[in-house]
Amino acid sequence: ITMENFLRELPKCEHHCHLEGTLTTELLFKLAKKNHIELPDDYPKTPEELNEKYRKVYTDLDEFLKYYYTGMEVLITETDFYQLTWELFLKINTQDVQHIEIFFDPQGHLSRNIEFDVFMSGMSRACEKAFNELGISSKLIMCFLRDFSKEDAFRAIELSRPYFQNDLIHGIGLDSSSESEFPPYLFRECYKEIKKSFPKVGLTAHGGEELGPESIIDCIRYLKVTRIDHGINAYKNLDLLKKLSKDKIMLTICPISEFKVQDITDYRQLHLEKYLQYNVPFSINSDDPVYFDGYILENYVKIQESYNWDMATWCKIARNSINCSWISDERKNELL
Ligand code: ES4
Ligand code: ZN
Repeated sequence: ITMENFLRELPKCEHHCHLEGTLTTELLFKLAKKNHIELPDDYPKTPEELNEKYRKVYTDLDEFLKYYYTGMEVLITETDFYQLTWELFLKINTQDVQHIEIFFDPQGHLSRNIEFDVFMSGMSRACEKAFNELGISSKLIMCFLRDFSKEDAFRAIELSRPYFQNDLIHGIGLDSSSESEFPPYLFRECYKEIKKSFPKVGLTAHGGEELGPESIIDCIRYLKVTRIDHGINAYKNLDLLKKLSKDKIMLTICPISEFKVQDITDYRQLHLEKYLQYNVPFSINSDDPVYFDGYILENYVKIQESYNWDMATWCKIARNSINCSWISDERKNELL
């Protein structure tokens, strides 16, 4: 058995995948046409040309986000969101993903006057079909946009309440834009409100992606997160590693994303062996698979090319990623 086949067949869980980052260039142009959305003048004219752009390294997070937000504009109807989500499930089904926790950005849609029920209904419909027909379980995680105000986040919270109540949203996250300009502290009341209203929700936040360990510590301190998205600078602080290990706070690392938007030029700079050594749970994820030109399996393969781990190590990573998923013990037992 080749290592690539082994990694493909390994039952995988994904915890860091932005739905809007899974919009294929084919679907983008198709929806732009259907919905009469005018793309910027200097924008690529064909899916192939746009794929070409996506294949390169971005100068920084903002350059990537510019493409991400332009792409998002073509998503208008319930069916658009359904199709986007369903195509993601079909794709990850070919990579033996058993469970996925999907981020989405309500404020990115509300700000374009798309109603909450339009995207929720389309996404949920695809999630249900995926479970019934493909056996893939999923959870939806609503993210706040760092570069929008706390008040705007609270508007999203009010609109989201019925969906938390009906178990259609399972967690909250924090994404977009610069960590230094918009630190976690700004969103502490949003997290507190959600946790108070819905005690079972999962809490996570993007942190320690561009900033150091202090930013991760602040996410834990102010937002009470039980997971950190990226968190790639955690290895620099041994006390933090011990805390992450003790409290089973998982890092959702996205190798190709770190390579394409952060300053990583070699996957060994992620220091993953440190996390294994200190028993810090981490999972390997795609982040924005279309924009970074790699789904979860391609991310696993990149890591294997650099770390050359044995099967036992990969099984341990797969087991951790099941155990740290926001799923019932019953579902965990099915996957373990
Ligand atoms: C994102 Cl790579 C990344 N960082 C921050 N926010 C995001 N939203 C989608 N992808
Ligand atoms: Zn992300």
